[in-house]
Amino acid sequence: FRDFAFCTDLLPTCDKGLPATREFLLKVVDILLDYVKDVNDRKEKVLNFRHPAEMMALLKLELPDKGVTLQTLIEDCHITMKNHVKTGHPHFFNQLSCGLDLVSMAGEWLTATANTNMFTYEIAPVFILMESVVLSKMREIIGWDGVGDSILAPGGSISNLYAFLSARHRMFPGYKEKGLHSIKGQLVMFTSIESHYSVKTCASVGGLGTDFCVEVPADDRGKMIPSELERLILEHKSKGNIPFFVNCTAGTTVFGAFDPIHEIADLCKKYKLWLHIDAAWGGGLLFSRKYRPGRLDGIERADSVTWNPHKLMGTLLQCSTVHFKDKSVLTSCNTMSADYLFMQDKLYDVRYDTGDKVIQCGRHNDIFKLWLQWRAKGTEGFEKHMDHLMELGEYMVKKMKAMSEKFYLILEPEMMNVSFWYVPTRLRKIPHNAERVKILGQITPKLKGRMMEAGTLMVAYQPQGDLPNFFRNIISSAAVREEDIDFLLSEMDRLGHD
Ligand code: ABU
Repeated sequence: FRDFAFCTDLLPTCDKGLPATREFLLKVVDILLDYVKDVNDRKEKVLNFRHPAEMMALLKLELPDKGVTLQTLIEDCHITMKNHVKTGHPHFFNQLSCGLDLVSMAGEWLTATANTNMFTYEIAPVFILMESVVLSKMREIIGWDGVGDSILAPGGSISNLYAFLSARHRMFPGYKEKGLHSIKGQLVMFTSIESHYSVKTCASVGGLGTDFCVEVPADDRGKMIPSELERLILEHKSKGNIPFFVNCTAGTTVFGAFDPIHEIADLCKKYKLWLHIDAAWGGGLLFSRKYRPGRLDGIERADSVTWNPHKLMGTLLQCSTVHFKDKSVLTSCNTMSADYLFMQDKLYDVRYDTGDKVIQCGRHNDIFKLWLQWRAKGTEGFEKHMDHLMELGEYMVKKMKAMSEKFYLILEPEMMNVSFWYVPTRLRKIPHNAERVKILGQITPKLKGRMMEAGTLMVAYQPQGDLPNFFRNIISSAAVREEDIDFLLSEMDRLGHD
């Protein structure tokens, strides 16, 4: 297009805008394709780290009074993609959601163009049916043949909140209309100390107060201790409080630990408590005949399950699901029957107007990218994908054990979360005691800083419980190969050996 063209030269403002529109969008697509190429190029950096003031100056983020030219917009797009962290790069090991699945990405491009809201079948017929098919398949994989209900939610935290709200609704259906007065006593919920912080958020948002989200101790592998759960349930019952909800984590955020589902389910049955399983991270392993046993056995006993395809399955962000064994509880809990949107006298089966069972109104289309990806890989493809990621985790653990003077493995992981300290040369000959652990904890953020300045690698770190800062490496990107694990170990050693 002409150098001085503006957005007013594009469709729909300009009737003759098709050629300029095509040219503008093809230039955007060129930027996207260059990005995809760079993300998959191991010689490219993961990031070009800049401090906020420097980044602000580089990006020219100010909003003008008069619109800029299309050419300037193309430059803006280019500089944006150049300066953000390449989360799809094989050396990005920082988050639970890593990678760039190209089929899922194609779905997201098309989703953006379709630009539809997911509240009714009336305006999103194809996508609503896709949701129905995919969510039903996921419930089947959980083990609830043909029963239940599900919804896509904006992230695992909101998925957990849906479970909490549904549990309270089942026990106190009057809460919806009468609020707090319908509950004569203090509700209490239970979750392991290692669980995701969003479980505590449910207590805060839901009116219990975080003091009544009781943290159950975990063992040294990060798994909830069922006898402690029972002790705490009884303690609260003896005080006259009302236990109603237990969150059991399948794949904790830091250690990737699995709480013992059967033992927790037995307690939920004994004390008539709602069992929610937060499998936001570990849910992908449901596909694996090799890794599901011993980790997710008993998941079918849950009342609700959170499972995020945007984590292990590599679906583009965001794609989070929550599933219910009872097919009516979600609707019963959340329906407001808004007359202007969810009329009951439409020409089609209004049970497909899924927007009336959620607490949002506008809902992004998160299904097309998952459906398309599932069509491409097949269920067997996801199984192979999960097994491959787990094998890479095992490879990393094996390599670290062989280099144990440089890498101190904190525990044998149940998933592909590898938790460790890097040990610089000067600490290698001293005994591993509290003093050395303290120094390793101080070194960890410094080494992370060096990684970010070098731009070659990203691995997350955090403290956890009594442990000071340590690295948590995640392998959830389909781009990662054994050579990338080898690179990670040698690059950390290069950056941190002193
Ligand atoms: N919602 C948990 C994500 C945390 C992480 O990626 O590390």
